[in-house]
Amino acid sequence: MRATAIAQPNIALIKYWGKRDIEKNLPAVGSISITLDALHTRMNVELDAGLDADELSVNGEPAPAMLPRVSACIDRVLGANRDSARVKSDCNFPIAAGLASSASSFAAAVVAAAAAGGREAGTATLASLAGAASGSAARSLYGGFVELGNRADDIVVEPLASAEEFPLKVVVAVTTTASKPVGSTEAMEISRRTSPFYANWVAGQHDDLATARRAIADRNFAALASIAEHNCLKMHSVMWASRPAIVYWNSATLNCLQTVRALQADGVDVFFTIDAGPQVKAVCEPACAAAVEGALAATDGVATTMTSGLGPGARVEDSE
Ligand code: 2P0
Repeated sequence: MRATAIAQPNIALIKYWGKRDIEKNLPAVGSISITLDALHTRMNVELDAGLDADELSVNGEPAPAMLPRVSACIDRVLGANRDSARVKSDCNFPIAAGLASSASSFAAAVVAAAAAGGREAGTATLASLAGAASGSAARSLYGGFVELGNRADDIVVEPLASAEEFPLKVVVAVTTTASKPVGSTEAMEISRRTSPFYANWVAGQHDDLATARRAIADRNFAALASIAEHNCLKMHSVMWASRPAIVYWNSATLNCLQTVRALQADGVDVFFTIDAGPQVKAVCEPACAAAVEGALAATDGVATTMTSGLGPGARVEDSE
């Protein structure tokens, strides 16, 4: 009745921004991501009939604010009549700072809960359950390049290429570890309701997904770079035009973009992407990773950098 799972965060190259069904947490657009290997959330779920209510600790500290979402997630996996759970989560990177901690956390939660409760479920089912908790979490059930489709009345996720088939590196430039001013769930709703660019964003996603899918199938770095940067800036344009405006960037974010542009001008195979936070993720060919990390580490306002390869999907580490 106890299991530990590990999951890696993923970074979207074609972004998820907006929901078409809030109740079921269905995204308004499909997305394509890469799962990382250097960052992780490790989650231990212990079901205990003697416990009055669920308990959650994150990095050794009680985490009451996040508990309701984790409890609801475990309910979806095991049913609401389950025993209470003692949940311990450890994350080796900043939480709620635009580094996709909710993706790795809920991916680890569904895998650990299913293993602890003895529920046999395939990866597709677990991905759908993780996506109901947090849209991006569905993608962390798989490794490498992953597409979250927007086809049926459900969350459908499929791997496009493995980490070995297209082995890119990601340099994360952390500009601040402060929590984001507005969570992405709320921010997406503000965008849907108020951004004059929102409908256009949704309408254009089909073509961006097709372009990225083709670039990944062809292992075409330049084509992937071009569509990923375009899709990222388009998503942030939707946010900036929302009312109130949603601006996750800080001055160091823009400095990092200039660093990436300078590297590109020098012929380095690198592109940027930015999520719901001020960190910049620079995706590059492995041979360029040291140069990219050096340049970003020397950029004004960058606190730390981390380099990661692409990694595997969420999995059970041990259960008893
Ligand atoms: C993504 N983001 O595709 C996009 C890009 C942030 C910017 O998915 O409301 O935490 O829990 O389903 O998954 C962040 O949103 O949102 C996200 P919910 P989630 O990675």
